Amino acid sequence: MSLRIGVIGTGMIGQDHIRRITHVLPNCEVTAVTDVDRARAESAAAMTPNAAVYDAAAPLIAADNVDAVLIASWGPAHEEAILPALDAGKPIFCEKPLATTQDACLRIIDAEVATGRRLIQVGFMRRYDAAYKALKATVDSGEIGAPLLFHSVHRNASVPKGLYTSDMAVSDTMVHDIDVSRWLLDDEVARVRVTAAKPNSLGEDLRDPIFAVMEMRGGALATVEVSVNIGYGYDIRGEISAEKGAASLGESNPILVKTSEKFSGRVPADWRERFIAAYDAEIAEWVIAASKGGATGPSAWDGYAITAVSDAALKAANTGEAADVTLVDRPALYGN
Ligand code: NAI
Ligand code: NAD
Ligand code: ISE
Repeated sequence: MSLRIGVIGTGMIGQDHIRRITHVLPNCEVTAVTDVDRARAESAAAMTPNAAVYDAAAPLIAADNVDAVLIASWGPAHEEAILPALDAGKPIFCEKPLATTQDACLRIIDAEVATGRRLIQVGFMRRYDAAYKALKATVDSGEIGAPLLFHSVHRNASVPKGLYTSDMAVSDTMVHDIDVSRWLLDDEVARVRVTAAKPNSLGEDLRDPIFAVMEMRGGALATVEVSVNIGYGYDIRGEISAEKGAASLGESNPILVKTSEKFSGRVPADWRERFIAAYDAEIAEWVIAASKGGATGPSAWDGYAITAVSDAALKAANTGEAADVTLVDRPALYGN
């Protein structure tokens, strides 16, 4: 049986997910699409053989030939699509962030808990990347001892001028580093500080780069560099420093070329190239879980906790002071 998927939001990543559902992954197909920009939805529908174009999310979610919903609209529109999909009992893949405010995340959690089962997977795809998985397995094995520090570097070659704001360096970009910090250190963030470096002139008036320090509840630290106009490519790095050793992500280029007394390798152009296999794996796992009527991977709880840290980080960036992170009690649906 093929999982029939309705896609809400057919921009850059929505189209990339339509491509992988249509041409890469088994047992799934796109049967419906919608976008506030109708022309974009129509061109996305043309990428796949059987997709109808809808004017809005509600009728797409209600459609009989839509078994599950993939949300790739911009962050502020995620909640208005998730709530009716939960109401309809349809499994959901939602791109990060789950929602852009903590209140919206809590409304989503309440609605999912009311269904009595997990229906939402959030698109924090780094957990499906081979290098991050190996780093996590090394930490969990105990081989390097208790982790004390995690250093994360998140560099984008460039971001769209006029559309990407200083706050997005936290709410759209650093959210991935918050996710992997919580996941690798198996802990929640207690407090965060954010400092801006001398601005990169290529970013015009953006606050870029920024440097964040997160204190975990158990006392470990996570540091994050976010640079969004680094120019040379898309560069993602991570290193755990632990009591008995250290472990870091390897370089992602498959070959090293040596010539004329120099060596060189490829730096990925953007997130699509660097994480292509991770996106394939996260959607493949979602298709399997959604076909059974459920969800796996990063949960609505993760989405809420990450938005809570991102809110505190924005406060810290704007005041220059450390900001505390307070979470509600975790519902039993999301484990301990
Ligand atoms: P985009 O701007 O290219 O696409 C967003 C699309 O959503 C646009 O076509 C827009 O017209 C549509 N849209 C906005 N509001 C809508 C609504 N209410 N109903 C239907 N369509 C709506 O943005 P992009 O880069 O594709 O990002 C989309 C989402 O994916 C964001 O949440 C973003 O954070 C996430 N994303 C995740 C990535 C990852 O690495 N996991 C990478 C890039 C984006
Ligand atoms: P985008 O702007 O290219 O696409 C967003 C699309 O959503 C646009 O086509 C827009 O018209 C549409 N849209 C907006 N509001 C809508 C609504 N209410 N209903 C239907 N469609 C709506 O953005 P993008 O880069 O594709 O990002 C989309 C989402 O994916 C964001 O949440 C972003 O954070 C996430 N994202 C994640 C990654 C990742 O690495 N996981 C990478 C890129 C984007
Ligand atoms: C984008 O939305 C993503 O999620 C990418 O993974 C990230 O690197 C980029 O900075 C975001 O804008």
